[in-house]
Amino acid sequence: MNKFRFPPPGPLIAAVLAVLLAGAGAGCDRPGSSPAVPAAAPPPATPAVAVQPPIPPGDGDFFADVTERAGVRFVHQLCDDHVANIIESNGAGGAVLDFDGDGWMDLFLVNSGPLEGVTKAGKGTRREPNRLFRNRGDGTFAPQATYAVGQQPNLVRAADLDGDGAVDLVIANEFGTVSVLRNRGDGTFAPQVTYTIRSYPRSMTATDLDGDGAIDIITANLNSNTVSVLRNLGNGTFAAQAMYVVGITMASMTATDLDGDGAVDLVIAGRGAVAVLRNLGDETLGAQVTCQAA
Ligand SMILES: [Ca+2]
Ligand SMILES: [Ca+2]
Ligand SMILES: [Ca+2]
Ligand SMILES: [Ca+2]
Repeated sequence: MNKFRFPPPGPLIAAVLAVLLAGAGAGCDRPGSSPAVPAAAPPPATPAVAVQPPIPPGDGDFFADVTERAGVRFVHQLCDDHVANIIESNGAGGAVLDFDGDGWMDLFLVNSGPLEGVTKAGKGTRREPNRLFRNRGDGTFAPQATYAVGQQPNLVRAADLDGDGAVDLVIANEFGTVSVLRNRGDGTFAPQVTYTIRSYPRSMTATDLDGDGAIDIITANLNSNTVSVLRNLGNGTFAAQAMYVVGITMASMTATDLDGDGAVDLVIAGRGAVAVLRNLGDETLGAQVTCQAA
């Protein structure tokens, strides 16, 4: 059974996620102000960002923020000065997985970061890495290696893509690629293998769409209003995308068998409408059925 335990409650540190976003954004606006994190070494002992002001716990709070105390020191750089940039207002992706098979759930976090000519980060701003954290089993996390993925990653899923029993990672990147990191089974991941999808993926699911027992990858892409299907060839490598046009502006997607035929269908929620793509059971999806919101 997978376990995910935190240390006993202590002084509340902060609402770290919100502060990371705000603090990291400030760092991007001031080139060189982001804390240095060695490429393959643990981050510095001092907090990556200061909490201003600290958020005190309330009487009715269910949760205490132990991110800092648990050793999860990670910076997601907000590199624009407005929230209209969806990836940076939503945050980047992350996954909870047991990458080393010790029964304790670990973390993998990606950073969209500065991108010259795209975001407003100052020229030369250091890009903070995507990082794996290993759960020590006592509620604290040890930083592991960093891993390169595509430009502006924003979605992460964990699944055993090659069927070797070790959980792999798949990352959707804003500019039309998916990065697959194969778990070597020794506590490390192989360098990324990338596949082309349509740009601006807004949602991603990893499920066996064609029923061959191998996990496939599906993304729902904004702007083009398309779904990209990457069919697993059975060994953790993928065929070129099959693309389906969905006539709604998409926001999120899930996969489930809606008609009970044993084949997983897709449900996509968008602006004022929900679209259903029925799995025809022959490695293709049928025409969408769209339900307009009242
Ligand atoms: Ca683990
Ligand atoms: Ca695997
Ligand atoms: Ca499959
Ligand atoms: Ca079905």
